[in-house]
Amino acid sequence: MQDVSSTLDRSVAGGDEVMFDIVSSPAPPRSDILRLAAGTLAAIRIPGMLSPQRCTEVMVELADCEFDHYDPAQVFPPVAKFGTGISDFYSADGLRQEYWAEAEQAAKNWQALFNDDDPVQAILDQLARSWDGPVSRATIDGQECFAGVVRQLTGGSRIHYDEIARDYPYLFDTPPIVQFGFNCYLAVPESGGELTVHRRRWLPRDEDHRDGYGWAPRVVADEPHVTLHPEVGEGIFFDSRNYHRIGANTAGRRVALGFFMGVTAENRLVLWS
Ligand SMILES: O=C(O)CCC(=O)C(=O)O
Ligand SMILES: [Fe+2]
Repeated sequence: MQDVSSTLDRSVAGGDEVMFDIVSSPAPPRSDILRLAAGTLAAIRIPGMLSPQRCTEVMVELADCEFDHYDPAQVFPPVAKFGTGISDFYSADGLRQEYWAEAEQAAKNWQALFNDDDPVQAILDQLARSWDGPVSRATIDGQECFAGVVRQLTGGSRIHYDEIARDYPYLFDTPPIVQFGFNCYLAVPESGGELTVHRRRWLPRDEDHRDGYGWAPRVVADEPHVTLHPEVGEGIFFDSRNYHRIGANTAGRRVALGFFMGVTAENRLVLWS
């Protein structure tokens, strides 16, 4: 049944047969999250999650924060980041123990930046109201992971996907069966910086077309896709297991605050970065 609280845009990805639409809602209902999980939605847009004024304030505060970079050997074009992510601590023997000290420090830095007005907590609270089940940060042996990263992309990104269940099966206490990427945009460029999501997940044969940390465009050629031009203060959820890429900025800064969210078989939503 069509959810009346969402606005459906059928013009983008081919309409009814493709079922890869974008919905927009200030508070996405459970039904939209389920459709995104089922693969019959491409993205959920949440306009005005943060006011333009709040985005400007956070940008001013971020100007005094120390950003670091992903290893340019792994992620190129370079990406500046504030916050921490599990993928930085992968090793052949499992998650490196240093993750926990880093996560604790990241939580302190995050608290110092946002005080009582933490946008990750705000979306967690909002989801808890619409999702009929528990919403929490992901845990490993009962210990809470950190969820939050602010990233500045300038040169865009390669075509890639993010799927922790493939990189790191059984890491979390409640493993996600679906993975979403979430970003709330604090600054958007005047041009460029669009997010394109392809209706295509990884296939083993794609390994012949790896291009550094990404994949060659031919893996998604001929597949339906949507292209989103994020607005300031807008939140966007998409299935990060679908191949996606970000266009290079031609003018202006592109800064987004994000995390991943998993849907688990226990009806729990879990967040991490
Ligand atoms: O910044 C974006 O729009 C998406 C970034 C991305 O690749 C992700 O969140 O997985
Ligand atoms: Fe991604």
